[in-house]
Amino acid sequence: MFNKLRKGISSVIKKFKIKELNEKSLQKPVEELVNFMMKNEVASQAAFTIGDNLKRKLLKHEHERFKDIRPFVQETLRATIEEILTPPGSDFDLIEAIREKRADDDEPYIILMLGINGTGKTTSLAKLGRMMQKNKLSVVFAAADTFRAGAIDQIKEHGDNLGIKTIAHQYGGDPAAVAIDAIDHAISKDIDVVLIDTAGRMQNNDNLVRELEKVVRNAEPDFKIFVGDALTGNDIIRQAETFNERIGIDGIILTKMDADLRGGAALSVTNAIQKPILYIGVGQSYDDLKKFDPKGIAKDMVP
Ligand SMILES: Nc1nc2c(ncn2[C@@H]2O[C@H](COP(=O)(O)OP(=O)(O)O)[C@@H](O)[C@H]2O)c(=O)[nH]1
Ligand SMILES: [Mg+2]
Repeated sequence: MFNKLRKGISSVIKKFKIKELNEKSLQKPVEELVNFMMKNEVASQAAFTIGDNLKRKLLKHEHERFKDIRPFVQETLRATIEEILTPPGSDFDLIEAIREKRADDDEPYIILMLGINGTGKTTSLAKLGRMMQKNKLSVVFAAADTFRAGAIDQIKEHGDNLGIKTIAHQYGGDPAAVAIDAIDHAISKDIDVVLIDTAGRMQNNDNLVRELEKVVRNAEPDFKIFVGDALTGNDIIRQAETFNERIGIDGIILTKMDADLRGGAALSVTNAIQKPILYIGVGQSYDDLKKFDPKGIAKDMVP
């Protein structure tokens, strides 16, 4: 992962051949670093934040003597990137939260998947189902994407493969009603987790967003997951911001991280909405969901 970003960053760091650490000497190399990141799909906002934070941290050492400042720049940049990837709430553990709720509640833990078409909502939902099973938690799927042709069959197929029941109505039905049915089913069977799929919708399609608001009002999810495609580039920010404003996002799954990436998406999206990435999708099979590791990714970007 992040081959290109890594190579680029090390060559930019080589240019920090400065003798003294001050505002003036840092200006040019930091600017170059920011420009490089922006060219590699780090959103400008995130790139500027990284540049500013890096400079601020380095200037704390203004009066120290360095033989070669570059290893220090590298280490500070790595810490800065890790910080951006670790917004408030990053220590949240989904499995633990489910167990906690189930310990003192008869109601299931309800998870809602959000995002535009094709980002990997249904695939990630199936992967989450598998993860729940591995953690000895029982699951039911709610086929609340009643909009896209094939969506109900797709989620049912995942359910069949995994041995997880899917509650579905017919196409064109009310997604909120499907969600409620799945929750009632979970309550009657003492199932731990309800995973609600939703139709992909452009974040600016008002009718569809209203429909989603209705699902949220009715199902009252415990956790709302925004699913973003790491290959989307800068548009992921607009998607995340709009879903966060209209619906509210609790955490993020970033998919398609197995593709050869420039690596901007993770930085851009956490910096923009200050919500943690819980998991990354790294392939198309059920086990290809990994816990997000900010330290590891920062190390990968700035070795
Ligand atoms: N390589 C790769 N493909 C993925 C990943 N997650 C989803 N996909 C693929 O992306 C496509 C769209 O996924 P889908 O779950 O149907 O998206 P949805 O429209 O948001 O429900 C499918 O072909 C998935 O197999 C991932 O982490 N890696
Ligand atoms: Mg889908």
